Amino acid sequence: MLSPGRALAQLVSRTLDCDPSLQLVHLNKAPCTGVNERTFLAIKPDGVQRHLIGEIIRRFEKKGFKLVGMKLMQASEDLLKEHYIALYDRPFYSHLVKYMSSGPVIAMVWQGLDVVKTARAMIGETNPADSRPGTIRGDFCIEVSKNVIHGSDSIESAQREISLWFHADELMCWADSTEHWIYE
Ligand code: DAT
Ligand code: MG
Repeated sequence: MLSPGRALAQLVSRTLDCDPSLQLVHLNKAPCTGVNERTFLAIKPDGVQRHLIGEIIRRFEKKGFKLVGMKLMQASEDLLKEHYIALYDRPFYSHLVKYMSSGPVIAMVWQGLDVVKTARAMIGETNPADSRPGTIRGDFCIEVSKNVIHGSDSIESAQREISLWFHADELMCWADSTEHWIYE
């Protein structure tokens, strides 16, 4: 039997957890932070072709993060131009957009404490040659232009990218029964 305080805490936590609408929560309109922080990850066309989907998902799942959105899709050039808009003046921009739209990708939203920063650490550096063994790019790829996975680089980028790739109703709300073994 839960104490009233604990029951209320669980209810609040579920309410916060279960608002998929662009990172806003019902109660106080605060951004999703703490255990409700979200990031956007995408397994790129080379990662899909090289059968790395299971391996990559396994790492985030085993870490303890919660998968709240996922789809296999072929992204349009328009979507990718927008996604990579900050790089539009870089010489590799059009090649990047073409490569990313060349085949299916796995678009995902993962949730958890410090998930943006931790996912970037798990992914490794932009150039696989600079990525340590044990990271995804350190273990599974060689060239910067085929680096198998995307991860948002900040909470603000994550919010922008999640709203670009997902409709609010594509993000799932679910109670993870292991959560009390992962968080205090
Ligand atoms: P990251 O994906 O680590 O956030 P980024 O945002 O700087 O890196 O660049 C986006 C992607 O663009 C990157 O994953 C691979 C490609 N890219 C970056 N620098 C490149 C380069 N010098 N030559 C070719 N592709 C590059
Ligand atoms: Mg980036």
